[in-house]
Amino acid sequence: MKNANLYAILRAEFPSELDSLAVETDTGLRYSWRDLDRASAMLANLLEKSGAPRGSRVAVQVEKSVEAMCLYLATLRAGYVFLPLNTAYQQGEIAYFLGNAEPAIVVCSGKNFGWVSKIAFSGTETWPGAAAVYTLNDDRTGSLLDRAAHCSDVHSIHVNESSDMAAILYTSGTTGRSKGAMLSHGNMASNAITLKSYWGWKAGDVLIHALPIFHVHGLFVAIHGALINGSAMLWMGKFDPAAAVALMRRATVFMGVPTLYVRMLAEPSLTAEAAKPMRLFIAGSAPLLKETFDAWRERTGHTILERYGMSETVMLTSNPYAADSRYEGQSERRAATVGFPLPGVALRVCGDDGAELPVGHIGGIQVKGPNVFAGYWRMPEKTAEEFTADGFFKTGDVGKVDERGYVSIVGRSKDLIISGGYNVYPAEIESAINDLPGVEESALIGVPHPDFGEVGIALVVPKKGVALDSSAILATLKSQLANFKIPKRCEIVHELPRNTMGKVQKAVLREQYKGAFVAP
Ligand code: MLC
Ligand code: AMP
Repeated sequence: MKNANLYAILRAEFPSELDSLAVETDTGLRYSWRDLDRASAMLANLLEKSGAPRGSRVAVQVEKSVEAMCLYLATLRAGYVFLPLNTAYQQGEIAYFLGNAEPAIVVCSGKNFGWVSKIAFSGTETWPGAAAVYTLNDDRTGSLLDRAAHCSDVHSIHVNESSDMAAILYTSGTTGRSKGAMLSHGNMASNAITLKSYWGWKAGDVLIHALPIFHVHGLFVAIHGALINGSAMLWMGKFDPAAAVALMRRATVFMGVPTLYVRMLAEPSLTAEAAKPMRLFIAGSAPLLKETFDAWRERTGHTILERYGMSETVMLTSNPYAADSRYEGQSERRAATVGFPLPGVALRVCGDDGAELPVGHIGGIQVKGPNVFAGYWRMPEKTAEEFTADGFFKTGDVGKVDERGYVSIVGRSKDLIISGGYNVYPAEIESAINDLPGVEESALIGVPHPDFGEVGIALVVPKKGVALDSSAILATLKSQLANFKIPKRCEIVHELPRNTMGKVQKAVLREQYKGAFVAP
């Protein structure tokens, strides 16, 4: 039987010349394919020494580094489940994720070891706590590497079935706490294989890796894409637009959220000449504005390829790289569309009654395919709610398919703000604000922003007779929540507009504040 372990599938595509360049960092470090294989083997041996059973979770909140990527690969190869956590998450958020996922091993930055280890070792009523907490810093220090240095660099990849869980990605919900989307080796391998051919990856491709590695885009789409093509990566620890433009002379593929494109467009060094060696620019995670798409084409001569995906499904649709035989005569990358369903993905648009809508009609996007996750970690009811009887996943995105087959996303049925490619769930922020003394109620709305695409504005109603201070509210939120979730503005208002059913009319508020950061 063929091993369905994702690492085995990626490893099979490493170049035969194992000493050639696999990753070069912006700090001047160079890693060969052999280095990645050896480091992931040593780390896998260390993880296995814990004696944790296969399927145990390895929770990781560390700064971006090649070693952190090797830890991901090690987790795969040892048959454990990788749980990446945004570095911006604060103590309360981390306590929830660890308590819910019950990891056997936790890896954090050295500077956070004090509070992370306290949470990880304390455990909960159902969880005895982690067996080990290691540190890993972006300067190649920390107890994880110290300990792994004593482990063998020979490791045989665990044999997995395609349905075995490989990662849990937490995604928030419109109501309630975050849910862990369980992705299998098969979900991710099928997507990586499909994208390799759909995006025309070829020998000699070099990827500029500019995104964080704790979400689908940077961790899966970008890393799997390069590894499964045996392509080298030029690795940016933190995105810097001028440095990204300078790297284009040595690269062929770039992936980014729209904010990265907006920031690079502000660089005078971005010219057609600078972008000439590049083959493909890919955007996703948030809507790419037509003006960004047009400006990029005008300035560089390249047409950005926009695609659509999510934590629960990895990639779902893509504009064509080249002609797609399924869509005769349609090989154009179109602004404000996310292209066609990827080969193997079934996508339909349905009305509120669940019936499929005809071409051109707007409704809820539902999907099915080998890339779609099995369900939410230990939340069978939530999982059942999000799938239809015939096995389609309800994405919560609202869109349409036109007569040529192009999918467009026109809105979301989930109350969600996407800011610079990060998801902010208003229910979570409102609940934190409502818990503050003197607050009667609040609403968080998303408004257009020139850099982040969309940002949150909080409208807060004080309790009768209380004088609230908006900067004090923001300061308190900052101490509790990840920084990208903090509203960019907070207004104290007398009341919130409501409809006859008593529901807050967020559309009215969005209209009122739409010019807060951009000229209306
Ligand atoms: C940073 N800040 C943000 C923010 N990022 N505010 C709103 N939205 C964001 N995305 C704030 C910080 O809180 C801080 O505020 C200030 O901006 C500067 O912080 P920073 O860390 O220096 O920011 P910067 O490095 O400039 O980060 C911006 C960014 C980053 C665009 C590079 O947000 C980023 O890497 N985004 C990519 C997210 C991503 O990978 N998404 C993929 C999800 S996967 P203050 O007040 O403290 O100074 C997915 C599925 C799919 O969606 O389809 O791909
Ligand atoms: P996440 O849960 O962080 O993976 O975010 C997934 C969500 O990002 C999707 O459900 C969409 O709402 C949004 N998204 C991803 N790609 C795009 C895109 N190209 N255009 C618009 N929205 C997108």
